[in-house]
Amino acid sequence: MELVFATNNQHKILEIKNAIGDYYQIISLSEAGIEEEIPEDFDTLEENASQKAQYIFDKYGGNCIADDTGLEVDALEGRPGVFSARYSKMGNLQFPEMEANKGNIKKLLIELENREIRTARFRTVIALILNERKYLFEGIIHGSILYKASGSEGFGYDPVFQPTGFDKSFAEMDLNEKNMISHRAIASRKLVDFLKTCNI
Ligand code: ITT
Repeated sequence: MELVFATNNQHKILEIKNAIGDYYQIISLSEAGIEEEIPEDFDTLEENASQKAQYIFDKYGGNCIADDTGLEVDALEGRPGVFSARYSKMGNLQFPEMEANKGNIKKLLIELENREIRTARFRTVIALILNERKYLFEGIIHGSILYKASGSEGFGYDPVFQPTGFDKSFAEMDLNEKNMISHRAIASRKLVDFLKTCNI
């Protein structure tokens, strides 16, 4: 079965293809000939993932998935959470001139300066639209925020996130290693299990 993945993030496409590409054919937006920003206007991951999948379904039809992800940091009462992508462009401390990922990491490290409690989690919600019905799958991984960025694999906050039980950041892991344990891989496995129970 083909699933259009409603994202403009090439790293997510690689991770999802690596996680479930053996079972289902993942079509990126560019492969589907779609080139536009997908709105994400809500303040929960669930609503944003749903909105992204619904937007592509309404315009183009077909079964599709979308993922919304947030980094939830305990010392920041769960921030940046659903605002993880826009974090460095919001609030009192902003880095509008910096590339978003770099600005986000810089702001996070400043906000956690002198903080000993650095626990955090990545949470992903994947929305699936299958035969016009919507389903949600959640994946969570716990870890902590490092004192400085380390590694060049992955994307986003990966250089400062160290999963619990490991001595390296996500950005020091290759795609296969990250995909053994990541939030996105956990949600993806739930998606595959669900589709299998539907005999798809
Ligand atoms: P789409 O909305 O097009 O899917 P996006 O990059 O905007 O792509 P999100 O809104 O889900 O994706 O991402 C929120 C932020 O969290 C953004 O800054 C990402 O770089 C970051 N992020 C998402 N997944 C991540 C992961 O697995 N590792 C590190 N950072 C991640």
